[in-house]
Amino acid sequence: MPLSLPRLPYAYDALEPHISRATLEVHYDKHHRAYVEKAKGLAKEAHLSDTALEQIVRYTARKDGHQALFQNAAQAWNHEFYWNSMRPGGSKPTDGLARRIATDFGGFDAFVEKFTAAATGQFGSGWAWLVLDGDTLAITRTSNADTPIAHGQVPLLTLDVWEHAYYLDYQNRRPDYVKAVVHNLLDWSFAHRNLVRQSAAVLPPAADERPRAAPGGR
Ligand code: MN3
Repeated sequence: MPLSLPRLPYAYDALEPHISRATLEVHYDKHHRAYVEKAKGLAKEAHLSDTALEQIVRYTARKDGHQALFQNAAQAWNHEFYWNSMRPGGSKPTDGLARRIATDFGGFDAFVEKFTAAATGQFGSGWAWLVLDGDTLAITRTSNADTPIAHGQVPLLTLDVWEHAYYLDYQNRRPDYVKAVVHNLLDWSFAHRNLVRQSAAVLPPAADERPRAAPGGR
């Protein structure tokens, strides 16, 4: 399947007042599009045009000499995942996911506190993530283009904390952007679908076989 810019899953103004139409227009139509276009060109040079985006990310993450393709492909993947991590009006975790959040974080409020701290505290450009790491929910953050799918983790939700994600609306006030998204826009049904898909695909690995997060980036 050739690389292409996926449709934005809602209208440009659908996330207002938390994220403006102006931000989504630039973020999706300029930034995300540019990552896809660059990844497409580099994939062609690397004879990977027919490889699925996720496979390109996993492959180039551990292969020398493909740093630019990894960065652009990972950003293309991360941005599609980010759009799907939000929905107009947001939602709350239910059922199995709500129980896992209670078990692994000590409750939804504790999750919000930890996730907000991770997103706010990421130094420079990057991403905050809710992931399934082995069989435990965890909060991680990645720098620049880096992504949990390069580290054997299963992403459930993400938040883009590059300045281009919030500067038009919040200038330097990243904590206000993080709070607005976490409280008003996160799509927990998307997180739930990611968790269910993973649980159906694999049995939980034995404790000593769990994939480990790479310490501090790739
Ligand atoms: Mn971005």
